Amino acid sequence: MKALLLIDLQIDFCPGGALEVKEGDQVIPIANALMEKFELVVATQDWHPADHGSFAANHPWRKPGQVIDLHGLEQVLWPIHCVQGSFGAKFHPTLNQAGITKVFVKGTDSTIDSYSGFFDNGHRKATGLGDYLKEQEVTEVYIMGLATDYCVKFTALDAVELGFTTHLIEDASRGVNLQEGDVAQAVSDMQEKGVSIMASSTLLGD
Ligand code: VGL
Ligand code: ZN
Repeated sequence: MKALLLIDLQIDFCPGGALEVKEGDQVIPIANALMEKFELVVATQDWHPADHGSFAANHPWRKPGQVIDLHGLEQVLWPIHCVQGSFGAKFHPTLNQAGITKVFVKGTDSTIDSYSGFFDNGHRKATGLGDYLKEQEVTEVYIMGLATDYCVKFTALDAVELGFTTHLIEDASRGVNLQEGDVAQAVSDMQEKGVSIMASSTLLGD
C-alpha cells in the first residue's frame, strides 16, 4: 500500500501568512491533483498552543531566526504561527480537504517543537502517524508540502528510519531558506539518507 503525505499545507506557511514560505501556495493544486492517484492520503498540521517554546515572542528580547536552547534541544525561533484554532492554522482554503483520509497534528507540546510528522524533535513522543501507516499496511510513502528544509525533511528522514520506502515530490514542496542554499542542502541530505527525489509529473502522467 502507498500513501501520500501532505505536510503542513496551512495558511500561515503560504504567502501572506505568519511564517510564509515563498510560493507555498503553488503546491496546493499539485496536492489536489495527486490526491486522485492515492487510496490513502494523510495530512499533518502544525498545531501549537499560544505559549509554544518555538515562538520568539515567548522569550524575552528574542527575535525570529535566533537559535536558543529549548529544554536541552537547539531551537530556531519562529514568528507566532499555526496557533491552535487560529485562522493561520487552517489548511489552505483551496486544498481539497475531502480528499484527506486522516490528519495528524504536531507541535502541541509547548516544551518541544516537532518538525517531523512522526515524532517531536527529541524523538520523545510519537504522533501516531507511524503506527497508523503500519496498521494500514503502508510500505511506501510519497511526501510533499511545506517546508522542504524543516517539516518535509524531518518527516522524510523519520519515514526512512521507520522502514518506509520514501519519496520526496520535489516540485510539490517549497522551503523557508532561512540561509541561502538550505533547501538544496535539505534535498541532498534526504537523498543521502535514502529518500528518492522525484517529480509530480511521474505520478500525474503529464
Ligand atoms: C515548520 C517551522 C516551524 C514547517 C513548522 O512546517 O516546516 N517550520 N514550524
Ligand atoms: Zn511550527
